[in-house]
Amino acid sequence: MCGLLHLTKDLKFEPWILIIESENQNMDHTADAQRTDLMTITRFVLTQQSNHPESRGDFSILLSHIVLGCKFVCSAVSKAGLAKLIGLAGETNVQGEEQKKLDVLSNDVFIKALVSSGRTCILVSEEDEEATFVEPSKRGKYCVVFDPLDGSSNIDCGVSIGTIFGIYLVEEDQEPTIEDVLQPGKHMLAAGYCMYGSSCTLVLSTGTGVNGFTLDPSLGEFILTHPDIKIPKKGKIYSVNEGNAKNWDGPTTKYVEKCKFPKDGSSPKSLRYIGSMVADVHRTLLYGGIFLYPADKKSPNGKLRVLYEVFPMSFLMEQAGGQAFTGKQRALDLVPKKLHERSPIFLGSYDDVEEIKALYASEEK
Ligand code: AHM
Ligand code: MG
Repeated sequence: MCGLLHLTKDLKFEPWILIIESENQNMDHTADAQRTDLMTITRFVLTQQSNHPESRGDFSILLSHIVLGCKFVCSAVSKAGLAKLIGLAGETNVQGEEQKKLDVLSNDVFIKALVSSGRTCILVSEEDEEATFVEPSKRGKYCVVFDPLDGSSNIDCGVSIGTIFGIYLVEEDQEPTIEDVLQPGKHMLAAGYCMYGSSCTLVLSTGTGVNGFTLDPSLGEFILTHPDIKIPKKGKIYSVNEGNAKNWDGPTTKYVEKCKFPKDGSSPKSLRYIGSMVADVHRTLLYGGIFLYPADKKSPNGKLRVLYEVFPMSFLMEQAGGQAFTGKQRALDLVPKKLHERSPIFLGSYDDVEEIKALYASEEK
């Protein structure tokens, strides 16, 4: 069984899909089954592009190559156990962590897909210490920063993992330099992630809201299933690795204490932590709440990488009506000095992030 079930009918783009199976076999499928006008991700982007007649379609081409990379990695992840891809590749990445074979494969797939698009000039991957400068004959105007397979420590137990990406535009006719990617996140043109879980879901923002697409394996197409995602203004879930609590700073400690023992008569929040950023952020985006990877005494800059983890997820959160904060500033205002720089991050529902901002602000007084 596969397929996409239960789409709501008030969707902006009417992304009707063929109903393959339903929980209620007695349901009358005729009406819905007739609606087969599929809003694929390609069609969606081309529709957006048609609002910009001057556009040459470069972004659509770039995105189609990212989508290809996601489909390839999705297929590899789902076959990992069978193909015996799981295991150490015998290499370490730039952070000194052991790379799994799937990390190596995914990195390779994305680098090749992005270079062959002919639309990129600089690529920054979590797996590569240095940026890749695309040779002039294949060069285009986009820089792509990405984590090809985030959450790889979860591969062996089948937990959802994902690819995260952000896209910058460079000045045309200028030799690309590393400064083109050491840009604040607010300069990103687009960002997204693809989650390889019980379904394969690609969430994308091109700066005008957030949309989610689910891969229909029988069609091999990502179909618009979550149009115009808006994060609830306040949530009931907090998500953090509490094992680090003894090393947290005052505001983080106070915040998590408030989540568990609220003094304003509200109910305590639930804790959900997968330890896989794409999955934790995806749940936060859909259900609301807050995801925290704070600084601690051992890791004063937190764990997550600015360019290809913090920025894309912060971009999506803001586009969905939420906020992203580093403990000092709006995350998207940060100007990275190094490719693999890290930053603490608090992101999610607007009101929840507002609370942690207030705690950091009162500490400064
Ligand atoms: P990775 O890029 O090496 O996979 O690490 C990033 C992952 C994130 O997906 C997740 O949010 C975080 O590490 C979990 O870290 P921890 O195990 O310290 O809670
Ligand atoms: Mg990562």
